[in-house]
Amino acid sequence: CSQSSKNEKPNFNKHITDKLEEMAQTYSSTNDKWRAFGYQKAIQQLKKLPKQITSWEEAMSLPGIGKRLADKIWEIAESGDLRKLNEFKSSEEVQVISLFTNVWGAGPHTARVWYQQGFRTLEDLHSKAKLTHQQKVGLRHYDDFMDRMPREEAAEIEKTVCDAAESIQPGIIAHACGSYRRGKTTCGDVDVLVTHPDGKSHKGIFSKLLTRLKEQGFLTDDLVSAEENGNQKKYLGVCKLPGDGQRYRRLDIIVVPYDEYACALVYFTGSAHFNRSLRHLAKKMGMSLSEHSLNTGVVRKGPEKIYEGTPLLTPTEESVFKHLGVPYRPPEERDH
Ligand code: DCP
Ligand code: MG
Ligand code: MN
Repeated sequence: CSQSSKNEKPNFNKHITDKLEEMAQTYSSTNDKWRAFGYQKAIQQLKKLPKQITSWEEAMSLPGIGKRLADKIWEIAESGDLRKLNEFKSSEEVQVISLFTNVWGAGPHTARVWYQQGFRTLEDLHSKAKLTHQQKVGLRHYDDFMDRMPREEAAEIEKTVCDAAESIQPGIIAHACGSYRRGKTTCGDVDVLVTHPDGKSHKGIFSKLLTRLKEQGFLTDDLVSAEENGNQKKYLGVCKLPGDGQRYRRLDIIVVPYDEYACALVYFTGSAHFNRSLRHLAKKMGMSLSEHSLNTGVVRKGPEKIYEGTPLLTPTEESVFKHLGVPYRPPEERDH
């Protein structure tokens, strides 16, 4: 898919806005929305300028830019560097909040609250923080979840789920999507998509499959035991292959009706970036693409959909690409 070309105006101060962008992103990562917003506003002002900044006074004269931001802008203009950025990124606050944000089930908000409560280590969280069930699981498997598994292991996990599904309901289709289907050598988790070609047998499979996998001792923890999304059901949890020295791995199982299979397959194969470009493309054509369907004749008023349109027939992934008027892309070529 082509990337959106947002009327690319030349940015004469890119060397400055790049550094400020890093500051904004670092503040966002610590959930300091107010400061992140201040930097974003300054970046927008600089991008609008038809020339390079040549003095501190000039930076000061821009709307929304006060002395402290002007100092930083001028420091970058003169030295090409911003000392505060490097200091800030390696600060305890940023490091600790990043550590905490990587606990499954905790976002930047929670991570910041924990930091403000005085917690600095995972041990602090374990002994002192009030944790949700998900965060307890996330903390217990912190190192395992941070580790990406080799694709060979993802294949074994896929096979375990497929075998169980097949034993419950013959003819079932179950495939690992996500990074595995895109051919990556390592996977952050395994995303198994399940359906049945008879169009109805998928309905009973979800809870039976989970029960079976739990009986086997394969599923060890639930994170989200059943998320309903229209006619689709999603499970997020943790699994471990039998045998010594196996690590705990994240597993997602998504069960979908057969008429949504192709769109679900496109969605769960990703990448997330690729999905955004496809949706953007659909929008430009008056269509809308989701994990459920590709609709045509969509009516939008600004960003809002005022008519959902009608679903197109999408029996295969190829048909989805065809309706969108783009050549088919094999999963290995869907990273961007
Ligand atoms: N997805 C998406 N938008 C998101 C999250 C997910 O479109 N915000 C889709 C595309 C992803 C797929 O779901 O490829 C699976 O999500 P994962 O988070 O498991 O991502 P990947 O499998 O691509 O990568 P990883 O190896 O990190 O799991
Ligand atoms: Mg994945
Ligand atoms: Mn996933």
